[in-house]
Amino acid sequence: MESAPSTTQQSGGAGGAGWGAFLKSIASFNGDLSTLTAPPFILSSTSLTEFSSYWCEHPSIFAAPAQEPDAAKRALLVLKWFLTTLKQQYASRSEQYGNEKKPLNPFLGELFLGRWEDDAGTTELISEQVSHHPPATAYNITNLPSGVRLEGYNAQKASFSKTINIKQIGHAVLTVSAPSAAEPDTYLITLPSLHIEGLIFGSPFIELEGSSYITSSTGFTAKIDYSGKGWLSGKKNSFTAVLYPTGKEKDILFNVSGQWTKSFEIHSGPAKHNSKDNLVESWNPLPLSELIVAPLEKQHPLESRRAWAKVAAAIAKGDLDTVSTEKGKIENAQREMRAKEKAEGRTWSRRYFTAQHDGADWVLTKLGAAVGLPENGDADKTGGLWRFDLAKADAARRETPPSEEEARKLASELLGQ
Ligand code: HC3
Repeated sequence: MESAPSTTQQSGGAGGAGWGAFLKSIASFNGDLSTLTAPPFILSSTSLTEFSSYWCEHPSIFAAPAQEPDAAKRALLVLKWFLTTLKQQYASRSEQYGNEKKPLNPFLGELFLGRWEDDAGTTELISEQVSHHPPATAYNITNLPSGVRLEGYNAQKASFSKTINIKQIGHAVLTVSAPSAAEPDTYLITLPSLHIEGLIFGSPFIELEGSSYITSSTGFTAKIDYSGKGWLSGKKNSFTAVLYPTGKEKDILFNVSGQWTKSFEIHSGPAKHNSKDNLVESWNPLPLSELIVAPLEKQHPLESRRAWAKVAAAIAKGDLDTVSTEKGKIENAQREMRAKEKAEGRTWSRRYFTAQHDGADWVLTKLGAAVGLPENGDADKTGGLWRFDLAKADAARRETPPSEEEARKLASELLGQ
């Protein structure tokens, strides 16, 4: 459970006593990000369950592969969509250079639901905190007209060496039904590692590092290599990517390079031939599609913004005593609920997702080895191998929303409110 911010820490900007104490504390922390006691001015009122929406802030790019008859070009469109999500995922909270904050640590069963309505039609988002120890968030995003669907789950493993380094655990699976294809394509997507830069100056921001992959049931793999600004050369948020037939890394069909926060270029063939003659596309960020979220009073009591409303209001006012009290209420109620479940020999029933048994997931069994993912989906580090459960989602859709009285009862029992 997240520790409440210490009210003895002084707030202030970079270099303030609060920041110094924070730097000292992270040098010895145990790798569990939720136990980091961040200074008040670096607390965000957004919960990690909301971050799942970053996967689809351009629904038309998300849905585009479904229109492409050629399998290699479809794989390229999937790579392009993935690259366009990076800016939102890793830099949108830090648009003004260096103010990445510490998100709220979701409670078990926390939900974040929303939808986009735009040229691509309706696209639905379901995000649920499926595990608390270890913390893991699962999500499902479906573009209704095209049927393009993304599901996945993630957790983070942090370590400290010069700065905070984060390895993402989990993966995403994209399903695309193209008109020409006999069966839907499946794309298995791994998640990049990251580290925090600017910590020492009190202006934290994310840099991606290492490599991540997308491999498809149609026989193509994309490898994305991330790099940042070095001492002598390089630009921040840089990457190069190649798309090749799986197992034939040297037979490059397309290469992509640029900055994931700014622009990038797609060329056919290997990078050594890049010129305007083999330029396929120059990408520049597009305006985002707005995510529609129900007003607080219409939300389920476990929906993130409703559940954390009092904490968020207190963070906005800088009222740390209230932040601490309100967080404490949720944490205590959750602890009591877990104790009650244990005593009654039951576990919390996830509303939209179900954990799969080891070896039972055909996507990981078939495609995992190509991108270094184990068949069990790292279930031991994410509380399970989580898959979207259509039957549960249908049941949730059919359920009558709780009356005001029922909602109050749920909020009291589960959130101490
Ligand atoms: C590391 C992180 C929490 C995890 C965030 C993740 C990996 C969550 C899944 C999303 O799809 C992508 C994503 C983006 C940002 C990641 C966050 C950045 C900072 C936060 C730490 C817990 C906070 C560290 C404290 C401080 C002061 C350096 O910001």
